[in-house]
Amino acid sequence: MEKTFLMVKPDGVQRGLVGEIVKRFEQKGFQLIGSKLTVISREQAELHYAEHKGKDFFERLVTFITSGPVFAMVWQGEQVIALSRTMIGKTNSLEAAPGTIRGDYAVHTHLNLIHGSDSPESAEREISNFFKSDELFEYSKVIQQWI
Ligand code: RTP
Ligand code: MG
Repeated sequence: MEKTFLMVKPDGVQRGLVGEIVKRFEQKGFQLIGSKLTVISREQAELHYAEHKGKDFFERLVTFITSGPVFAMVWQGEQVIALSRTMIGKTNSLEAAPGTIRGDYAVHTHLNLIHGSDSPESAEREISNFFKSDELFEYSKVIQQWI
């Protein structure tokens, strides 16, 4: 089953949008298999955004992402990488459609609430940058047992 790395950025945590964001992925039908509130180190941030090293917005991006707690998550499901990117919305705030997370809640391109992996390779690299294997939980949903 495909896995992706999603992260509510410091602006999303500060604005109290963790619950709303988690709710959307749960209701879509994806399965949460790991999560943590954490403040990321500069080294971790530079590795996470390595593809953007050298770009004019890189420094601002690293400063922002390390500025406060983030809510890091691993979600599992069919086509979860592409579908979660669709649910997140476009990077450019002017193009993020209503109904998407960024389209509904974000105003600025640099304060855009949530990160999502853009490919299977990125997902694998990003998951291992944030989670140890014993922090991820594969489980079947046995709903009736808990109601
Ligand atoms: P993310 O990696 O954070 O999920 O965002 P993304 O895939 O939608 O966008 P990406 O191209 O990976 O860019 C990473 C973050 O850098 C900021 N950015 N600023 N032209 C700009 O000023 C610019 N381009 C990108 C955004 O905050 C974006 O989320
Ligand atoms: Mg990206």
